[in-house]
Formats: sequence, C-alpha cells, structure tokens
Amino acid sequence: MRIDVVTIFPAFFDVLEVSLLGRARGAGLLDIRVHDLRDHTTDRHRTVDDTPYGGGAGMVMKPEPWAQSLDAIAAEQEGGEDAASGPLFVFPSPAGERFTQSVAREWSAEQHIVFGCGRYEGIDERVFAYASTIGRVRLVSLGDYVLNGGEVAAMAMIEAVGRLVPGVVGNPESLVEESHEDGLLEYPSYTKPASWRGYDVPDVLLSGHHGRVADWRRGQQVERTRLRRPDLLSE
Ligand code: JET
Repeated sequence: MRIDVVTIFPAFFDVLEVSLLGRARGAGLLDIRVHDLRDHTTDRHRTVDDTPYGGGAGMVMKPEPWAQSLDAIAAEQEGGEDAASGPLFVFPSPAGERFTQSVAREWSAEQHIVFGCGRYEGIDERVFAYASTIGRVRLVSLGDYVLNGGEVAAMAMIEAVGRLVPGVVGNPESLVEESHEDGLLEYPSYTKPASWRGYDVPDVLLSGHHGRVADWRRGQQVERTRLRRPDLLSE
C-alpha cells in the first residue's frame, strides 16, 4: 500500500520509522512518504495561510499550495485518469464523518491513500472540491474533540489501517479477537502468575474447559460493553 502525507510539520511523522510500521516499511509492505506543503509555495516567506473571507478568528490554509501538492502526488501513481481510479484523499477534521474499525478495514484494501493535514482554522473549502476531481475525498474525524492539526489524527489512522494490511501484523489471528472487530469490547486478559499481590486469575481460565472459557469471555465482552460503551449495543 502506498501512503502519502501532506503536512507543514513533516517531522511529526519521524516516529513511523520505529515499531511495527517501521518494520513493515522496511519489508516493502507499506510505502509511506511525507511531503512538506511549504515546498509548493512560491513566495519568499513560504506562506500557507491567509485571513478568512467574511471575517472571524484565525487563519485559513490557502488553496494553491494544496492543489500543487495533491496534483504532484496523484501524478506519481498510474491510474487516475478519472477521479474513481485516483487516490483516496483523507482530510482529518473534527467536522468529518467518524473513523471506525470498519472504515480502517475498508481502507486496508486501498492501493493509495493521501492524508492531508490541515492546521489553523482549516483548509479553504474549495480544495476538497478540487481534490474530488482527481480522486475520492473523505473528511474523517477520530472523535469529538479538537486537535491543533490533522497530524496526530492522520498518524492514528495510518496505524489503524497499516496494521490491517496483509503481512504487517505477524500473527493475523491476533487481529480477529480484538476490540471492535465484532462490535464488542475485548474480554479481559491475564498472564502468569495465577495469584499476584492478592489478586487471582478467574478460576474458569485455569479450568482447561475451552467451551466454558469461551462462554465466560463472551459474557465479559457483553457486560463491559454494556457498562462502558452502551452506544455500541444500540447501533
Ligand atoms: C480532529 C480529527 O482536530 C482534528 O483534526 C485536525 C484539524 C484541526 C483544525 C483544522 C483542521 O483542518 C482540516 C479541515 O477540515 C475541514 O480543514 C484539522 C479531531 N478528530 N479528528
């Protein structure tokens, strides 16, 4: 999978060199490239923002550096004669649709995803219209809170999607039983010792009865989902 990131803070993405995704990049499973939006400015101060039409607080990201940058990235990949065969452009935004495990699953089958990281009060709205002529566009939110820019959200989405790309996680079975894959929270886990500082591992897990273990785990999943995330049960 090819992933491009456009940002005014490329250094944010240095951490992609470590851990699981770093190994996947080294193995050629993920081709992740980070681009500085300011490389597509033409003035001496490398300006990426300007005051908002209609007034109001803060600054808005200018459209032309974005168009130049997205054009250059789309042109690097074959296909893309029409928007439907172009890249998937993802703009993290508190005003976007919600990012979930099922969105991550969908995206893990994409050939090319481009993350556009906005800052300040956001990106000139016309950029999304323009990008939809060269690819598919989605504005996506991690949750109902505001970050200073799209970088941290893009990083979370890259990790959630990247680990679902075949081969990135060594043991694919570990992906099946985790939280959200079946719409429930994960069951509690324990390891040795069986008794630790006065806390004991539930007897059923030491029983060796696989059927009873499975029933207990399912019960725990439902119970903690009801307590912590009732919204998941009513969907
Ligand atoms: C976010 C993502 O805060 C989040 O995203 C970062 C962000 C903040 C401010 C502006 C911005 O620009 C993007 C844009 O969208 C229309 O213009 C992005 C919170 N949950 N998920």
